[in-house]
Amino acid sequence: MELIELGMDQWFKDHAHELCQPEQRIARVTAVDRGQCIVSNEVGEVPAKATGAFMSSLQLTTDMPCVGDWVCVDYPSSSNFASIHTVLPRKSFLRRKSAGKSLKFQMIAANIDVVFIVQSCHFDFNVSRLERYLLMANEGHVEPILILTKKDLVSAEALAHLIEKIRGAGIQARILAISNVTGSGLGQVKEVMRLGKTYCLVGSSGVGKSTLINQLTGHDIVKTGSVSTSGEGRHTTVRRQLILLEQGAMLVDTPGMREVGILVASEGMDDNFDDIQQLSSGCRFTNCGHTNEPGCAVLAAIEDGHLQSEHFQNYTKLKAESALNEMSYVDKRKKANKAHLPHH
Ligand SMILES: Nc1nc2c(ncn2[C@@H]2O[C@H](COP(=O)(O)OP(=O)(O)OP(=O)(O)O)[C@@H](O)[C@H]2O)c(=O)[nH]1
Ligand SMILES: [Mg+2]
Ligand SMILES: [Zn+2]
Repeated sequence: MELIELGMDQWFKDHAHELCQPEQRIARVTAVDRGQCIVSNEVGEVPAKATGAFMSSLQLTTDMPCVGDWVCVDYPSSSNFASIHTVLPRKSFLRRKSAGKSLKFQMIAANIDVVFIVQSCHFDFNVSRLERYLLMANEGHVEPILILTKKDLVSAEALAHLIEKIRGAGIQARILAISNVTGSGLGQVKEVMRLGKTYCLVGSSGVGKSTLINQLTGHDIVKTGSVSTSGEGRHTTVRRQLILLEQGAMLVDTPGMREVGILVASEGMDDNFDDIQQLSSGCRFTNCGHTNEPGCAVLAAIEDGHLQSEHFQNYTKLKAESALNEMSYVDKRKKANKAHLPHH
């Protein structure tokens, strides 16, 4: 594969020029599975591993190579195995918080142009989860497009109602409704995908991410799985991989996320809820909690119908969640400081 076909552009070229040694080549990470990578470039698509020196130079696990990364490689023995020496800076990224109270993140993919946030019209649909994914996209500087799958399982009215709910929550992202069974809407998905751009599918297990990839490629490239009677998937996809489509776009398949409770840190919140931020500047008290304070502009807006109360509830939930995350961070710091205090 030529680098340009893999999405290389001047920005990455400049960084590669600066960071890769003359004897090294640039490659793109196309798959990661427990520390083992696959990289692709004009030499070919080969297994690769980061060098010990690079790994020990890292401060954060999120700096380890992930799908979509551009890396500097060499071929220590023959051209069928590569060593990764450096990860180039990321233009954009998708990451989620690891489970538990720590402030650790887990990379999903890097250098993504558009994230397809996938929900099924049947069982899986949930607006506040959509909002979490939108925050994740916003935080990583990735443009979001919503894909509603399995429209064959619901009536046209039910689908219209779902879309109304999304718009009612103030979400403006593009929405594509598709069926992998009838093929309806697949043309629109193909249409948004551009040559040399990289797309990533995220969403719960069983919503049809891998089936969509197989539909777009026309082959059974990735494994798909059946869904239990509760509508939940069984985590058929286990690794993240970047797939090249015929029309020259790239698509990353990811395993479904079970725990989407904590997708993002607080800094991503502002843009998605700037309507509420703006309203709150009209509250009588600057530290208004928008619960029952007199002169609260947010409550007034809900009252007179200018603000969807569901949207506000999502905001409150996420606020509480990120406060909790920050608190656990502060708690941790306190603990660490205490450990260093002399005993009296
Ligand atoms: N009726 C209907 N079924 C679909 C559609 N898309 C996918 N399915 C079915 O849903 C099940 C799960 O699809 P997958 O593509 O494996 O789901 P996934 O999102 O990749 O799931 P994970 O890999 O576990 O994250 C399969 O049995 C598919 O045949 C659709 O548009 N309509
Ligand atoms: Mg899958
Ligand atoms: Zn208020």
